[in-house]
Amino acid sequence: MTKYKLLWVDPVCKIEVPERLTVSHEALIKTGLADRCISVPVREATDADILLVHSEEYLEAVKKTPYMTLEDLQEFTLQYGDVYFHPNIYHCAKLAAGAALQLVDSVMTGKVRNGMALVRPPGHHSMRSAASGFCVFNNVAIAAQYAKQQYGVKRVLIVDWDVHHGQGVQYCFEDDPSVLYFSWHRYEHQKFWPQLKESDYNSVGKEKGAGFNINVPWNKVGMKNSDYLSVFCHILLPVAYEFSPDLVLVCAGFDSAIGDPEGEMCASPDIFAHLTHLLMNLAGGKLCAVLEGGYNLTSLPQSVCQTVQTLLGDPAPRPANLDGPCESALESLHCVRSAHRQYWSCLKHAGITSTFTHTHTHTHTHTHTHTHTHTPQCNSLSLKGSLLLLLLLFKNVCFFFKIRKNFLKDADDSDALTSLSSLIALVEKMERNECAVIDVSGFAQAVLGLLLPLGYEYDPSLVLLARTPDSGLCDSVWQQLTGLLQGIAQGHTLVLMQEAETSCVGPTASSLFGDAAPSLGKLHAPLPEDVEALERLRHRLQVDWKLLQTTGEFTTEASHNNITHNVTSTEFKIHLYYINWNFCLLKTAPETGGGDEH
Ligand code: X5A
Ligand code: ZN
Repeated sequence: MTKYKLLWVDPVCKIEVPERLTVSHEALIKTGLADRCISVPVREATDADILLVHSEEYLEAVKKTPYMTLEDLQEFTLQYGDVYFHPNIYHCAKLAAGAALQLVDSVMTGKVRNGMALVRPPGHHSMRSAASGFCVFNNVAIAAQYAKQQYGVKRVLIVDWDVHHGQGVQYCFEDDPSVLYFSWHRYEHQKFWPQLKESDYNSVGKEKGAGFNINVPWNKVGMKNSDYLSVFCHILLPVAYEFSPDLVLVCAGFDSAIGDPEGEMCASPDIFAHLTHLLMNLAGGKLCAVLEGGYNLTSLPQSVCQTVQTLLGDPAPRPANLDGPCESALESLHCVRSAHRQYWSCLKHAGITSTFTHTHTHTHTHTHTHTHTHTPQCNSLSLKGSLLLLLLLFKNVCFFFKIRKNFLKDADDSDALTSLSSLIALVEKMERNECAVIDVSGFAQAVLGLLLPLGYEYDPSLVLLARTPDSGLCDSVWQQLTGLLQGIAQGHTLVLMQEAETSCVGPTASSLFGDAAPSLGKLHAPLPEDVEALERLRHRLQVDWKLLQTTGEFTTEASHNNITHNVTSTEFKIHLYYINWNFCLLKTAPETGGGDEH
């Protein structure tokens, strides 16, 4: 796939060079990542494969390009936008699509857990009967159709983190509710290529597919790690968990990384480790990333390595500068959430947060129009309980606490003792809540929209997870929580379990070893009172925690609450040996090494 290139002068196309692949591949070799991967041979996509997405006329036309003269190729190219042809490109395009299909085969048959296809030409701009934006065949769209047809996959999530809108993918699945397409893209109010009205947030899909197309337009350049993570936490992940895909495909373009001449964004290559990690517990871990764009020959290979390293199960590095989304990103976030609130129950309350605290009547109107299918279970604690726990955990610095490097060696460290004593207090509280059953949808929302962004912004050195009998969490929910939180604190996760929790040790260990959590299944609507409580809490906390913001015009009346800053106020002093733990699972990131005394 390195054996074609631009043969004439075209300033638009000159960035799409064979070196994109060679530098990426070399970086994987140099870092030792290539050695840790299973290489899957590519194959050419067949006509039948290509026809899953493209028209016969278009395929026949492309088939002729290997025999064309330079002049013919140039002329053929002219009918399309921002693309070039070469005598070898048809062959390479068949290999690119075929590589995506080989990857789908390998993942679906369980030969590998997940993978990345490093391919050229890219695919997400190409349409049924047209090449576009360096793309000839739509590799990912073909892969999605193939997975449905070949493996009976019911729901496919396509995450397009390339900086351009994959309009080809959108057109292909616009009316198809079995494929959820998410794309963020440089848009600048339609000034940026491909300058389409239908790349805006209000293109939500058509007919049966309404709600299954999510566009996040970036109207400014310079978007950063915080902007990307905010969109994941407040749009993509809640919707993705509600959708519950059987397979995740990623249009993995890295022109959304810093230094890219096309994207002009400012996200660091490490952010792709987090984006990858956050998707890895969906669909039982079945994730196929397929290279799209990426034109900076420094940030491209770094980003590819971050993605592959995370797919291999290594802990993600600290993402730098999580100082909250910018105003323009918040505006986009707000628009997207509002446009989709009618389709996704996790977004039902989007955009009405500013009225939550005061106008109770307003809130009630919303809760009553809310259609939820949840059957209340007897003695169910629902989210109020778990929210309280999350908050308690947070307030007492149990979930996340910053420890000095020598904490575990220094028995006099009062901060550490304070934290541990808070934990004990918490566990005692949890014990009293016997037979609590936590509503899964509400819990998922609390984790994705509250805990995860808080955790990212707090940036702890350790994530401590406490579990007691009757915590109300079933294994799959617990494993999702454990899995997701490992994106924080560079994977330094400490799980504390009490006796009578033996049945959960296996699932917990499996999560700590990096196995994907089992899918939660399609989520029903969360309980209205849970959503309400969650939104109110988020609204209150967002003054101090910027990653909780979902809208630009939030009020500051809650700025004096003492929840967020009063994190070390607990008075207890209790020693570690007071705790009657039966199980203590500790995972240390590889680079830390040693640590036997821990
Ligand atoms: C795959 C991809 C970009 C095309 C830009 C044309 N294409 N101006 O990143
Ligand atoms: Zn791109």
